[in-house]
Amino acid sequence: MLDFTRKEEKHVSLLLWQYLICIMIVAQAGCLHWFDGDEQDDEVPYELIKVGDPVSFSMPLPDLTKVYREKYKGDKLLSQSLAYRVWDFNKDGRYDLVEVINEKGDVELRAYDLDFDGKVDEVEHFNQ
Ligand SMILES: [Ca+2]
Repeated sequence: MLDFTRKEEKHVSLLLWQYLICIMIVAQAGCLHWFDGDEQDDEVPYELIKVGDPVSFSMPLPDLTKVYREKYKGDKLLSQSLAYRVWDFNKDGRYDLVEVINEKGDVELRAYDLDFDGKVDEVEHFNQ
């Protein structure tokens, strides 16, 4: 067992308090750093739809525009995949067929404007 004098006890006590204060400062700094790092991890991923340039073919082939879904976290692009293919059969600038593409690349739905009035006339669903 250690045997301290009154003066030594006071000195040890003071050293312990200094040591505890140092630990608290370091712990607080560590927590602040941890919260800063955690904020970046808490960025919510989001999706943007990006319309590609239309590709025009000579008649009788329809014009095609591809539409992509892009997933981001912050400014970082995580992935890009085809979301829609839209076709203009009579080349009037209005889409006559829209294909909805799922994330696996399969067509989920086709919506047709058969009489070119800009309204959907028929919808075809595909079960995957
Ligand atoms: Ca059209």
